[in-house]
Formats: sequence, structure tokens, C-alpha cells
Amino acid sequence: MAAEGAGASEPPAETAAATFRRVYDTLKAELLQDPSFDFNDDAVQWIESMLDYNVLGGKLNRGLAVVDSYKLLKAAGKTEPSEEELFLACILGWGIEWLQAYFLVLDDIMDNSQTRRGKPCWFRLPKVGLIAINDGLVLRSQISRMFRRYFFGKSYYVDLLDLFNEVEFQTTSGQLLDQITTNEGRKNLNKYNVHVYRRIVEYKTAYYSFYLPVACALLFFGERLDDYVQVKHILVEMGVYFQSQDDYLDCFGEPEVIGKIGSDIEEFKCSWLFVQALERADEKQKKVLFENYGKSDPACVAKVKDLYNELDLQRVFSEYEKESYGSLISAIEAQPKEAVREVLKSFLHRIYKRSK
Ligand code: DMA
Ligand code: MG
Ligand code: MG
Ligand code: MG
Repeated sequence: MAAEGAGASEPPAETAAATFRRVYDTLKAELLQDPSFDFNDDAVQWIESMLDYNVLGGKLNRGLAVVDSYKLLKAAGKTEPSEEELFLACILGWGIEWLQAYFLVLDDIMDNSQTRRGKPCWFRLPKVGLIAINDGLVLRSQISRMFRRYFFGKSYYVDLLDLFNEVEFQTTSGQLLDQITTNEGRKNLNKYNVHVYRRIVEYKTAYYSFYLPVACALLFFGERLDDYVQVKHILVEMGVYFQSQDDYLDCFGEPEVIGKIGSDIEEFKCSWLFVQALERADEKQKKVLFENYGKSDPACVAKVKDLYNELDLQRVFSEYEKESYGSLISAIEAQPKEAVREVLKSFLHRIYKRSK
């Protein structure tokens, strides 16, 4: 019996992820042939391998979220995006993936990390070293080149650039807080608490990872971001939950699954786990925590992890997950627009109880 729907002669529809991935090749080719700069062969080769190494290899969640959100907004008006619209939504998505690559290249240097996405961090490659700093800046400037090529003259161009500038400001400010808080923590770990923690993660992670993809889709759809303050608030809460998961997985995740070797304990980080441990530890346990935190000696790291287990932090986390989910779902259900609820729910379901 013949299959219903699409005729047997039609090729199967490409998945959204495959379409998205194809747009990367176009963007990369254009950047390598940028007429404003006469790149020699060595530079072309460097940029190409730098892009493949740092922009690819992740889950592409943020980038794909732009495309998904835009499709859901369209679907609410009973329409589907045209090919051109889909292509432009992909460009916006890649803009966020480029931004993410830029932050990560520099974050790994600052955090003294070893691996990322299952490979050595870019700056760890002998040929790269601190050239990685400039590569981070190159990645950032390429976003502006891509957006200029595709969006210059569009009604939302200024808002789009402004959005990226704002979110970059928030993220780099969050990274600043993360780094200087760690410096303070080295001297006195009592300075870490849930309020300090929340401020860091809201800024370093939530805006660029959660608000930015939806904000891009909304702008492209023709909306005014000022009309979506509540939505922003919900996305920021989701981002805080997401970073708590990142901190949890840094200690309890499988390196082969998360693609990176955790280093928060060794690096003195104001992590969700540490803050929770501090709230629950008695004086004796606090002493163990303070004596062993921030040391690269595996025996010290093991003592911290033992204490986390003693305090049953895996259970504490699982309760926190359920609670966050519950309050996010009620906030989402209170949103008047169905398309917005759909966008937010699809985000939440993509990250709830994630293991990578
Ligand atoms: C991530 O914080 C924040 C940014 C802006 C990259 P992190 O150092 O915990 O991230 P990761 O665990 O991926 O290094
Ligand atoms: Mg960091
Ligand atoms: Mg890091
Ligand atoms: Mg982390």
C-alpha cells in the first residue's frame, strides 16, 4: 500500500537540525571570503579550523531554539515560515551559537578547564595557546559581519544589534562577578551564599542562553520586546535552573556524557552544590569543606564529594528540580498567549532532568 501524504517520489523532508547545520556551511564560506579583508591561505585555514572546532560540537540548543520559537509564533497565526524566513531564523540562531563559542573559548581560559565538548579546550592546543583570546574576539566580530550582510536595512536591525550588545554586557558582567567572587572565596568561603550565587548565574548564563533565543525570534516576528517583560522573567528563571544543573553535572555528571571534566571544586567556584552544602553543614562538616575546597589534589576533591554525598545533595538537587519545574510551569500557564506558552514549555521540556 502506498504511503499516505507525501508522494513516494518526493524526498523525505529535511529535519530542522539538518537545515540549520547546512546554513553553517554557507555562513562559514562567506566569512572566509569576506571581501573587506584579504585573508591569505594560512588565515583562511586558521579561521576555518577555529570555527569548526569551537562553533560546532555542541548541542546547538540555543540556535535551534530560535528556529523552533519562530515556527511556533508563526503557527499561532496559522502560517508557516517561508524558506527565506526559515533561512534568516537560522542565521539568528547561528549568531547565538557564535556568541556562545566566543564566551566558551574565553571561559575555558579563565576557568583553567581541560576539555570541552569531548575535546581539549581550544587554548590547550599547543598551536593555539593565548591566540585563543583573539580568536574569541574574532568570533564576536563575525556575528556583526553576518548580521550586517543579512539584516542591514531591516526594520529590526537596530533592535537586533542592541539586543546582542545588551546581552553581551550582561554576560560579561556575570563572568566578571563569577571571577571576582571566586577570588574573594579563595580568602573566605563564608562569602558564598544563595544570593551571591543567584546574581552570578542570572547574568553569566540566563540572558544569553534563554532570553536571547526567544527575543531574537520575537524581534524577527515583528514584536516589541518591551511587551514581553514577563516572558523575559520566566526565561531568566529557567536560565538560573539551567546553570544549577550545569553545576550539579560538573560534580555528578559523566564526563563522557557532558563532554567536559568538572573543575568547580578544584577552582573554588561559587557552585550551586557548594552553596547548598554550606547551608546544611554542621561545624565539623564545614571544617572539612573549607580545608578541602579549591585544591587540585584528587584526595581533597574526593573529600568534598564525600561530604556532598553525606549531605544527600543529589536528593536535595532532585527536589530543587521538581520545585523549579512546578513554579516555572505555573508561571508559563499564566501567560495569556498560547504561542508564548508553547515556546516556553518546549524550552523547559528540553532541559528538565537533563544529563548533558
Ligand atoms: C558558563 O559558566 C558561563 C559562560 C558565560 C560560558 P561555567 O564556567 O560554569 O560553564 P562551563 O561549565 O561550561 O565551563
Ligand atoms: Mg566559568
Ligand atoms: Mg567554565
Ligand atoms: Mg560549569
